[in-house]
Amino acid sequence: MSKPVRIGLIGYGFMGRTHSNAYSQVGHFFPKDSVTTGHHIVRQAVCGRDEAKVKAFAEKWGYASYETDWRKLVARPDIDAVDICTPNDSHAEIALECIKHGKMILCEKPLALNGEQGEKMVTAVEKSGLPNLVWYNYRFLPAVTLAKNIVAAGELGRVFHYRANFLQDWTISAELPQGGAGLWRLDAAAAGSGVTGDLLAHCIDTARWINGDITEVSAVTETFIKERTHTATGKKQAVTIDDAAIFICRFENGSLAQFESTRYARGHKALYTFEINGEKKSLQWDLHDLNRLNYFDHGVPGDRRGWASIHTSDGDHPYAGNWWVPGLCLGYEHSFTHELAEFLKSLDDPKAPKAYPDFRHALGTQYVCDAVLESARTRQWVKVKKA
Ligand code: SOE
Repeated sequence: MSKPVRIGLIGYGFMGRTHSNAYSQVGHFFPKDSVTTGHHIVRQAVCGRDEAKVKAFAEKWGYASYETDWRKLVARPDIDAVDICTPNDSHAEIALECIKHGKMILCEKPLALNGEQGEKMVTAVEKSGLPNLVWYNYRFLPAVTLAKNIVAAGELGRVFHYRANFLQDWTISAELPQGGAGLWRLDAAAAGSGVTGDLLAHCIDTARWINGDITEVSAVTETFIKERTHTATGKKQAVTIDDAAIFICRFENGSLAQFESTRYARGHKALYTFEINGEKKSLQWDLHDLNRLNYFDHGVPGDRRGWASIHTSDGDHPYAGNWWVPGLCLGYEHSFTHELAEFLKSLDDPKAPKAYPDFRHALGTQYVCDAVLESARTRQWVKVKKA
C-alpha cells in the first residue's frame, strides 16, 4: 500500500511555486507502480506570514490548509516532510526544529549561510536518520544526467578540464533596492553571499557530482554597486554581497577548472553552461538549449569527427520516457519533479544509493563556496574542507 508523504511547505515565492508544481506532477508522471513504488505526495499545508497571500497560494496550488507561523507547521502531527523555501538565513533554524519534531526535510539551496551552520545541520540530521534533500535541481535535466552517466562510465578517459558559467543581468540598475521579496538575494544578512551561494553553488553542485571533489580554489569577487536602499529601512546601506565571482580550481582527479558567475552580464538572463574536456571525448551543455547535450567523440574516423548534438528526448534518455512521446521537449520545471521522484524512490528503498543531493553533499558545495569567498578576501589559494 502506498504511504502518504504529507508535505508542509514553508515559503511560497519563486521556489515555492517550482516545488509545488513538482508535488502536483510527480504522481502523474512517476506513478507509484513504476519509479516510486510505495510513497505518494500529499500537499498538506503551506506557511507564510501574510494570511491573505498564503491562503490564496494554498487554494491555487492545492494545499489542504495553511499556517502563518512556521513553528506551528513544523509541530503539526499531520506533516511528514517539511520543504524549506525561505531565504537562506532561516534554513538552519527551521531544519534543526524539523529534526526535533522528526520531520523529513527538503531544503532549498544553498544549504545554509556558511559551512559552520551547514555542519550543525548535517550532524543533527545524520544523527536523526531522517531523509534529507537539497534542491540542486539542474542535475536532474535529462541532458545533465546523461553527461554524468557518460563521465561515470569512464567514456571521457582522463578528464583535463571543467568549465562553467552562470550569467545573469538583473541587478545592473543602481536603483534596485536590497532586502524584501526576491531582493533578499542582494542582502548579505539574508543570503549569506551574492552570486557565490546563489549561482556558483549550482555550478559547483553539478561539477562535484560529475567530476568529483574540488580540492583548492583561487578566486576574485567584486561588488559593482556599493550602496543600495534597504527595503526594510528605506535608507541607503552598504552592499556586502558579491555581485560577480570568478574562480579557478583543482579537482581531486587532477583536472583544472574555471567558474564564473555574475548578475552583470548584460543580455544574459540565466545562462548556465558547462563543458568537460577529456582525453577521448568532450561534453558541453547550455541551459538555454537544455534538452541538448553536445558531444565530441575523438574515436570516430577523422573525416566524420565533429561536435554532435544529442536531443535528450528519446525514451531511453534519463527521465524522458516518463513524459511525452520521443522528440518532445522538457523544460526547467521538470528538473524539480525528477529530483522529487528520486527522493520518493529512495524512501521506497532506503538502502539503495541515493540519486539526489543530501545535506552532506550540499555541505561539500558550501565548503567550496566558503573557500571561494575566503580566497577572494585574502587573495590567496584556499584549500577546500572535505564534507
Ligand atoms: C536567481 O535569480 C535565481 O533565481 C536563483 O536563486 C536560482 O537558484 C537559479 O536557479 C535561477 O536564478
